[in-house]
Amino acid sequence: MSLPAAWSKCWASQTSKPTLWDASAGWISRGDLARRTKAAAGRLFGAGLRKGDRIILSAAASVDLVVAHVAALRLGLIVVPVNGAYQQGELAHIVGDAEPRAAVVDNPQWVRWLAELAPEILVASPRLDLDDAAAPSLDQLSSRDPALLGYTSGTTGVPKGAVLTHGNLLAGAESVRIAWRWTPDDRLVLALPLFHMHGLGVGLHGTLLTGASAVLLDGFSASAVLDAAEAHDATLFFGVPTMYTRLAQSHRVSELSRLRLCVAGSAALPADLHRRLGEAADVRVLERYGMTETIMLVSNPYDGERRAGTVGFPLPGVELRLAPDSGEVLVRGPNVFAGYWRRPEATEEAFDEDGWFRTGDLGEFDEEGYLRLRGRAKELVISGGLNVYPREVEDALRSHSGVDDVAITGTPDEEWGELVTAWVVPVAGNTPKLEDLRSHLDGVCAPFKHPRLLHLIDELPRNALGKAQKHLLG
Ligand code: MCA
Ligand code: AMP
Repeated sequence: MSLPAAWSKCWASQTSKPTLWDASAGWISRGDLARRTKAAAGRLFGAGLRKGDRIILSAAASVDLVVAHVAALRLGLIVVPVNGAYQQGELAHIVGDAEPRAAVVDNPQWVRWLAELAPEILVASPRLDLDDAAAPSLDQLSSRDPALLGYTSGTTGVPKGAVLTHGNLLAGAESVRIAWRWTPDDRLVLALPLFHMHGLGVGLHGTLLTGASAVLLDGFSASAVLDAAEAHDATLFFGVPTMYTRLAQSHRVSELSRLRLCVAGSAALPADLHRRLGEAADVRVLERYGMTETIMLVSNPYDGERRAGTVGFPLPGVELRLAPDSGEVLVRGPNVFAGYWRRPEATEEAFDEDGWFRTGDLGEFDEEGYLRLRGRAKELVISGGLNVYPREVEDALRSHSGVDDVAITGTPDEEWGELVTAWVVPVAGNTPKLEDLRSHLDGVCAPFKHPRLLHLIDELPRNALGKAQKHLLG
């Protein structure tokens, strides 16, 4: 089955049941969503978009954005969610690679960049202010049809589009629906961006599949989340660890206890923070583990101990094992993506000979079978739940006149999880300051990738092959 076919089954009953809220639209019902997405699909069709065409989606969370996303999927378009903080070069890479025919964006600067990069692309705001046209037949898709390109660097190299089929997305949403006892009566406070898998593939798709409801916030603050939970009688909250750190700092933290379930993921939730939330708010946060390529993989149990410092057990339908030599987490299942967009070699490298996907994460099981992630085989820094690929930042910094050599690592940090850290061998007589490096990256890399710490060193430790040995830094 396709995602929209599963959703529309649910929209056919209890059509007046509230489903989505945002600050400007208020509540819209299941019936409204069915009607509005049909009309929006008609407008996209009228503008010439056809099954298999790619459409970029990048905007603050809103009912309009959800309508555009669902309409695109109902029409068989392939949605390409993109982080709105990306700069022109980062956007150019995705435009060149995905070759989208349309883009739904809310950033005026992006409208200008897209006009320069690819003037043939149809650009619309999330309201889809396009001419009305009759909706063609919708939801005519199979589980194998591609639904989404999620850009991620995988274990190495440049950002690649992970092709997620309708079947993958459905399996991803279904596994957490079962595991977390998600019911139509649940209401999620959704303060995550809709351009990453956590907010989109888990928060939004899970809500729509279950026939539950969600309060969409266009950004995170502890008070906005707690206000929304109270005003709308919410039952669920999903967040990255940085959000939980900020909630734990709020004098209102005990209000989290009004929720039935708080889920954390995208980066490691510190065991100490898990305990503090238990003590201050009587909340047993449920930590889970996922990836863009696989949606959700492993989760602490709903019943039973939610063990701090672990991610729990494989979700329904997910097979998981550890590579005997390295301990790398290997997975299989209906949730695992179909391959990287137009990159057969990268796809081949990502799977072993028996079809297990290599996650690039290193794990171990504790005595009761809970999975603990103990590091990564891939080079990656995760700051505030967002991935930063060291190679990309290093390449951008090498063109600074004061940088002779550079390595990027992550320094553990209570609020952000890891801080992007630059280790620089300066050019004699031209030693750069942190601010110089950050402004050198302005317009080149999204601000969350800019280093927050700088260490000046005489030389980088390298192995015999010339590869920087980052574990020796710090
Ligand atoms: C914002 N800034 C950041 C980050 N976010 N810097 C480093 N890391 C970040 N993640 C910068 C801003 O550019 C700004 O820089 C400064 O921090 C202050 O912004 P602030 O207002 O404090 O930040 P915020 O807007 O409150 O954002 C923090 C946030 C946000 C709410 C934690 O980063 C966020 O929503 N993260 C979640 C991302 C996510 O959805 N990840 C899931 C990926 P300046 O001051 O220089 O202008 S999916 C995934 O990982 C898999 C599937 C999974 O398992 O879930
Ligand atoms: P992304 O490629 O953006 O989907 O990020 C996926 C990566 O986030 C995984 O491969 C892990 O390294 C990391 N990740 C996700 N959830 C967790 C978690 N609960 N604990 C530690 N790392 C996590």
